[in-house]
Amino acid sequence: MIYQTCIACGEKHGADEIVYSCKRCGDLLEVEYDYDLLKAKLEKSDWRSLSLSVWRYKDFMPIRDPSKVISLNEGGTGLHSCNRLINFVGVERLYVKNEGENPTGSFKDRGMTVGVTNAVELGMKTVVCASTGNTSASLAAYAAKAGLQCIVFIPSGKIAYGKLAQAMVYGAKVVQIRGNFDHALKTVLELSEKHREVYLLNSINPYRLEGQKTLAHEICDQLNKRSPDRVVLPVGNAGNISSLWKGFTEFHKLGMIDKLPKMTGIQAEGAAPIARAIKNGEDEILPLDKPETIATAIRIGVPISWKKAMRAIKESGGTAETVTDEEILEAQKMLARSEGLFVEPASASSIAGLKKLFEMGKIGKDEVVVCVTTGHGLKDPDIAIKISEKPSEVDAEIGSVENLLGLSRSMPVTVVSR
Ligand code: AN7
Repeated sequence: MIYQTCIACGEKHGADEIVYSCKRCGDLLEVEYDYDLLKAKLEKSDWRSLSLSVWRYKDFMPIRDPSKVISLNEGGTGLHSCNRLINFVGVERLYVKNEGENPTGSFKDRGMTVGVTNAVELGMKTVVCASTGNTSASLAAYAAKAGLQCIVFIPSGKIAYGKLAQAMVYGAKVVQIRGNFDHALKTVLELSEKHREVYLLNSINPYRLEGQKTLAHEICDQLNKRSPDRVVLPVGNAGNISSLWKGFTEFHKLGMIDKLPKMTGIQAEGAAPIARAIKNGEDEILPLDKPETIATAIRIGVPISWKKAMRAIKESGGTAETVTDEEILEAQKMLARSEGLFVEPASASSIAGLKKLFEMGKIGKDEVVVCVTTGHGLKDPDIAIKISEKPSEVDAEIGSVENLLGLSRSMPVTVVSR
């Protein structure tokens, strides 16, 4: 049996119920399995022979009919060994799990393949979300593939251009809400509570997080069935850190790995309710009215999954830290120039946070660290251009080019003799 279980009071809701929070106490839900049953299923399964992707882990998913799966070939992203970037961050063994390699360029695709498949299985016709950009791009694509109507709510004028272009071209109805992401989410929560025919696919929907937990499964499989010592990732609405922790703990429970990583969440200084609570030793977050950061993906003042995220950080013995916009941009540039990986600013916060925590002495030099870079750099080209050297313009004439490049005009011509 599969349930949607409340993380606070344990109330169980049926797998087919359209419910986004506990009907008894209002808290967050998570998908719960019968793990003995799952273990038995895995013993008979061919999953280990399938190639790396979200659906390699089909047995770990709450999906009823595999023929209904809506997929764009998500997951199977690179785990890049970063032998040059280590000089910048300090640790000796660093990997970057690059989620920009997903079909719409972010980790959200892992969740949407499962979330939209569930929408299809439930017979829903319309899917909605609020978004700082990537969620809307991803949902719009999967809705298009499934033939569903899609409505996305974004904060007015505050999302990166690449993401807006994606949502629009995939044919979603794009609604700009006057205000920030938190206002957009509040509106869409109300809408989906009132109109049950509209299916909500923000990360409060536990089905989406089931897809995202495969990020953890893939990391372990790419490290030869081992967990890293630490995973560092950006935190916005806090769904992803929660789902990674679920992925690692489930893999551990099922005997796939023999230890668990320390979950380390990074937030931008101007949008850091969770990192502040962790650093101040508090049990609850202080919601933020006016979150601000250049990393618009994580410009969120009231992370909806904060409880799950704080539980993940505390249970794993991890930590959280804040980084400034300057530190984020420096890390973005360093990652691109030393490893050839172009990620969006929110993603680079994981690298910036790792560097900072290492310098503070909170991360050991010998730890095996995986940084998750969550979205592709082309999502936000304006920022990339702003932080890089401008192109030079010259006439189509060799002398001008030599001048520009500082090459001597009288360079000897080398004659190759036989
Ligand atoms: C690149 O698209 O919230 O902590 O609406 O796009 O799971 O929210 C995006 C979040 C990190 C934070 N990196 O993940 C949205 C949205 C990138 C992101 C996050 C986001 P969560």
